[in-house]
Amino acid sequence: MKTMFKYFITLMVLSSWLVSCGDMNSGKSSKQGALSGNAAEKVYVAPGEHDEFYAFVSGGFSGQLAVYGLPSGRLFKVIPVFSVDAEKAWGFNEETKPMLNTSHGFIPWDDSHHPDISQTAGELDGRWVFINGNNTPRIAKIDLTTFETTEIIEVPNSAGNHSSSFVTENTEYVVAGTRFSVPYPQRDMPISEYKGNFKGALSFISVDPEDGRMDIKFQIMMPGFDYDLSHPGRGDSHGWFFFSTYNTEEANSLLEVNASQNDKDFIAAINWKKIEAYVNEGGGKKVPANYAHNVYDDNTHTATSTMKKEVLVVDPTEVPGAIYFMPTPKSPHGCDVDPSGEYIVGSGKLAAELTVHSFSKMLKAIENKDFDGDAYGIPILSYEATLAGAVKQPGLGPLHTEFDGKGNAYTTFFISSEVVKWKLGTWEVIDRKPTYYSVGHLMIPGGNSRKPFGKYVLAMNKITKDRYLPTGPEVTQSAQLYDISGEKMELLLDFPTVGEPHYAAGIRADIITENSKKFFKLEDNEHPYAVKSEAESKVVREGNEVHIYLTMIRSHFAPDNIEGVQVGDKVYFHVTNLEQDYDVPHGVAMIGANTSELLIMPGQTETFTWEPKQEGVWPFYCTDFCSALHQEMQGYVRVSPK
Ligand code: CUK
Ligand code: CUA
Repeated sequence: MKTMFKYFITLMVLSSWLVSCGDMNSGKSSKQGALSGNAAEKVYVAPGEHDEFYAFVSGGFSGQLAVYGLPSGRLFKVIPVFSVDAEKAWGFNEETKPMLNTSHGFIPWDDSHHPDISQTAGELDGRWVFINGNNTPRIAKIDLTTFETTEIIEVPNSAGNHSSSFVTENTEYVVAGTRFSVPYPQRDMPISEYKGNFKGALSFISVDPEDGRMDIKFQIMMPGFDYDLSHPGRGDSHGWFFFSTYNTEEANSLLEVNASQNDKDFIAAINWKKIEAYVNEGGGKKVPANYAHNVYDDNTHTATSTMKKEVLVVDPTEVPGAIYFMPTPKSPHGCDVDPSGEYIVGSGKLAAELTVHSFSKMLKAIENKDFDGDAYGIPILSYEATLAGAVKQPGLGPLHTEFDGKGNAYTTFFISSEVVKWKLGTWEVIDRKPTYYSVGHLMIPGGNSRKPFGKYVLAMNKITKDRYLPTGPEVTQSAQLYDISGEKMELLLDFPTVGEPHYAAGIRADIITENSKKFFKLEDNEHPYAVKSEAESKVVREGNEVHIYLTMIRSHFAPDNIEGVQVGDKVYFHVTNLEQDYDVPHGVAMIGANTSELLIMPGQTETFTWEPKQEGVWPFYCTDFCSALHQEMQGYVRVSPK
């Protein structure tokens, strides 16, 4: 087996070299090769017209979520999630700072990978999009009426929160799976004693159907593998969740000799309904755990952070019949379930073929006890018994698969740098198109649901090389749009992305636009420092603190001349935008304030602090061009000696 492995490693190195050098040098010809004749027409959205789809593209190491229109590829907004954003005051104003609180303190950054849109009855409902923070494990929820991050929950006992954040078909749960196994409980111990002492937590986070509030319902404390990606069952397999694993050797160092010895790793099949029932009857054990739960309230326009103290943990061997391992060839990455819920695609990165498992065969194998031993008391199903079929020699380095809802699957191949279309059931390859270059994820709007909108596929590439104008050593990462409405895929468009586009979630635009919020009602503003009219604006001293209740409306501040502030005071600007109209934010910035500007939506209140160090008269002004008199929207603060 080792020789075989070395062969693949050589192949990988060789072909990644070919991809990076060959395609780059071939220049123009590669660009034209796959391009459809009427591509321009197909992606052209005329000025004033709207795109048909939203694409929510993760920012990877930017920690954010970018919103694009498809098919145009136009960037509409970058929603700040895990990273501070001075443009929107996210993590800078007093209201949103608690959103980035964790058990490790205020963490202004993360690595976001997998957005997934909420579902009802297996179809996208457009209420929320969830996304994982990998580094300091967290799951965030973005409200799609406001396009704001409204909740972030930290995931304890977890590290490298990678197989996240996928939702079940009624959004009963958003699931988070640990990439790294860690000591359980976390403690000072020799790393060489990994095996048996490190555990992998798979967290089932319930989502309240009314207000969407998240709560860790239970964590399953799995053997010390690495849990890479996951997907829920749907249709007949609703109630199950599938996780790809690697390092089933439980090596404490993943140098190839250690972690890729096994011919097969596992897809862990979890009957979460069974575990949920067990937990509802009082099963599991509450263990101490510190994790932050941060909620942003749209009425107070303020976030609160609560530190949780315990979590419910389930030992998988306590619930017989709830968890099985399906062997799947070498180092699977993606673990994708088709719209019917019958097929589970395991993408063995080092395997020669693409393995597809059958859910109904899996159930039969369980019934017949067709086992091939067990791992830590969890039955291992026989490989052949769950096999639906395999796509033979489809490409090199398969990563992820999506579905068009018409019986076809599309898989990305990182090493051979292509998207391959193949047929479910016959496993034959129908078409293949190159990507530029080295594609990771791909996304078909609705591709994670029972009803994909099988019109486009978006490929998200790791390497761009010559595709755009050079911008120094760093080149933008890239997405590519293909038309998949016909038998053959057609490349339509390249567009640059913000950060690393790990994955995306797409949805038909009208599902979201009908509930889109235009402004916040001033009368509903329950911010403790809100004022509802200019007449209520005021300056209040409390010891060394000065609270300025400032209002803004086209095109002035009230009050705009502020006196009585002293050097050494802590000045709070509580700023309310009194406008009640669509698309009229105002901004405010103060000279020397150690924060960002505030960008305040109509009906909203935000706060920044200022600690003047020098006496004098200091100006503040509006930062968002709001009217013809925007430039006149300004004021002064007089600072006197102590
Ligand atoms: S991972 Cu990036 S290519 Cu983090 Cu979803 Cu597969
Ligand atoms: Cu208000 Cu510019």
